[in-house]
Amino acid sequence: MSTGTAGGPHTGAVDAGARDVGALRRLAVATLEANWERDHTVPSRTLYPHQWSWDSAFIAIGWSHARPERAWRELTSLFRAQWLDGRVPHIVFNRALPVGSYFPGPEFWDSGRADGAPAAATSGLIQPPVHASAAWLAYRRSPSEAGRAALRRLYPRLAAQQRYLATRRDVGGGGLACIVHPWESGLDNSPAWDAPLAAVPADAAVMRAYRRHDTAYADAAHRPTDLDYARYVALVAAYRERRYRDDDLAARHPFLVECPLVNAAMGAAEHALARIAPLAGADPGPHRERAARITEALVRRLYDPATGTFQPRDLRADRLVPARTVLGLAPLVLPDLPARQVSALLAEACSPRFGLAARMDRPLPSHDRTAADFEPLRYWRGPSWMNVNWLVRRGLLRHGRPDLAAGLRESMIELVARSGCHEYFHPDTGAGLGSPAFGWTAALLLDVLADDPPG
Ligand code: 2M8
Repeated sequence: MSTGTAGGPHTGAVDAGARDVGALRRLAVATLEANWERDHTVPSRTLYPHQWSWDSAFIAIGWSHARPERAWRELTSLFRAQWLDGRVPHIVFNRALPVGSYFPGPEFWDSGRADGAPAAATSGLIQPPVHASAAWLAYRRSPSEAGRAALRRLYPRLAAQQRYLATRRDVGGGGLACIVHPWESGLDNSPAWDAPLAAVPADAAVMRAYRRHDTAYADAAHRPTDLDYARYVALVAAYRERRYRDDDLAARHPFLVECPLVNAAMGAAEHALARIAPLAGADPGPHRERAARITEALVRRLYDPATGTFQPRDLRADRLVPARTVLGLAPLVLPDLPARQVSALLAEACSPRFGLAARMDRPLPSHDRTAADFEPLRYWRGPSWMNVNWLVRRGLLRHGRPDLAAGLRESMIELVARSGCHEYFHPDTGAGLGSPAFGWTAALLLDVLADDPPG
């Protein structure tokens, strides 16, 4: 497999037999340093050389353990590209890079023609709003006057991000935000999107007109197919044609789905904003109320008592998507998730589908291991990812399961100790896949090594 490399010794794994926490920390910090670019950290020098939204949030948590001022620069640069309507774009392009450094690049998105777009070239999509939670964690990890000032400046922007999602994206009218593209979920290629995506008309042959960048740096057999990409491109084109306006999504847009992870992140963000608000001289009360409403809406609209897990709601087909993916476990991050759903999700996580245990030798996969369409090598269709495991681990700590959280932590550290800071990992062997020097893997490793209590 040709994965490309950022070069340097930091891409190497640490001998797992004699695990050396200092060496692991150095590996993680060196990976972040190598990916640092002026005011942000790229997820990967080769595959993803621009700034990505939820990557920056996870990476800021990592920086708070190593160079806290960078955590604030990371989040500040991302929010500088926030749109007037409050949306935080999923990619902020670095214009200094040559054309063709990533597909689809800034010329394809053409954000400059949209009302309220920032001066920077960006995409028009969102990603899971994990930023308020990340900002709070970064501050709590490393409180300082500079951090407090950055948090105060970020607060109105974080609140605007929530408002955008809660209003313009509540297409279903039930109190949840919908996504208009699988890329908005962050779990781009998850089997959760197969059914709603199948309804999007597209022809793989359109990809002959474009040059994919991903398959030059990662094994094509691990990436989405050309037909998937044709659909991704068709969805962006449909949204771009309306200049990324949300007012007529229900009437025209072919992909409208309520995602459990995006909405769980949105609820957790309100809890974090309730903690941040007093530092910014604001009232935490409305955040707590909104958090409670989001949790209630999630349970009402996305929890399926028959399966005991959360599933995305396809608004076009008006039904829950049948695939049981790791997305369903994301609501564990909500501190106010009712006990019934907490125990159902624990049962789901500990089932052979995901294999969570107090002693486990491999972290959670991204998809149900027992499903016919489980693919251990194709991204988001089976492999293990640090960020999803990190989110579930935080949920386990929140809901009083330090035993299970410890099992997950061990398996996450072991993964990087054996294989290095890869983008994702084979869910059985732990072999590193995708980019070998990946930002959020390094960042979240630093966080689990520090083992702070949830807050
Ligand atoms: C992947 O997504 C991008 C599109 O946004 C891609 O495949 O080109 C996903 O894993 C996403 O969650 C992540 O934010 C991004 C950058 O790491 O890569």
